[in-house]
Amino acid sequence: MGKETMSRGALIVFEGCDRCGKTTQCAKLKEKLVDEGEDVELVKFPDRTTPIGKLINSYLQMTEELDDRVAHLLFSSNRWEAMELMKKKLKAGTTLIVDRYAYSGIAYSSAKGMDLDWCKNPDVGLIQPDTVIYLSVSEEIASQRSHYGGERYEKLEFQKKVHKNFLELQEPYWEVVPGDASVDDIHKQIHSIVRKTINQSKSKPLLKL
Ligand code: DGP
Ligand code: NA
Ligand code: NA
Repeated sequence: MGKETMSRGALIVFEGCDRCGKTTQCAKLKEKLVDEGEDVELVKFPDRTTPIGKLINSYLQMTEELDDRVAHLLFSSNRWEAMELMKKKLKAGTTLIVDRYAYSGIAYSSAKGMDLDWCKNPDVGLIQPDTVIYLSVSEEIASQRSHYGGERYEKLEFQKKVHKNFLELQEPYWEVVPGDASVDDIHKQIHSIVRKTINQSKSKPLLKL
C-alpha cells in the first residue's frame, strides 16, 4: 500500500500536578482529534486495572504501605507492561494521548527525597514522547482546587515540590501550557500544538528515553 499506511501515530504525553486539569484536557483533545478523523486512543498511567496497577491503587489509597523504592519500581513496571502494545499501536498509525508518564515517576518520587538518577533509571528505554504537554497551574489556582481526593500525594506542600521537580525535567519536546485559563482556551492551545506534532511525527522513527 501507499505511504499513508507507513506513517505512525504520535505519542502525546500530558504531565502535571494533581488537580491541574490533565484528565479533562486529555478527553477534550481525544474528542477533537476523533472529529478530525484521526485514529486516537487514551492511555492512563498508572493503569490501575493490571495486577501491578491494583497494588499501586492500594498504595495510593493508603490501604497498603510499600518501601519508597518498591513503589517507584512498581509504577515503572506498570509503564513497561504497556510498552509492547503501545509500540504496536503507534506503528499501526494510532496516536496515543497518555495521561502521566515517566516524568511523574521522577517528579513524585524525587519529591520524597529519593536520589534523582536512581529514580530516572528504571524508565530508561521507554518510548520517547513526541510532545509532552505540561499543564502548569499557579499556586493560587492549585490551592483553590485543593480539595484533593485524599490519596497519598494529594497535599499542597508535596505538590509544590512535585511542580518544581517537573520544571527541572523539561526537554526540548516539552510545551509548558499555563493551566489557569478557561478549559476551552487551554484546549485550543493544546490542540494547535498537537496538530503540528501529529503532522511532524508521521515519518520520524520512534526514539527511546
Ligand atoms: P492519577 O491517577 O493521575 O491521579 O495519579 C495517581 C497519583 O500517583 C498521582 O498523585 C500521581 C502519582 N504518580 C503517577 N505516576 C507515578 C510514578 O511513576 N511514581 C510515583 N511515585 N507517583 C506517581
Ligand atoms: Na496542581
Ligand atoms: Na490524583
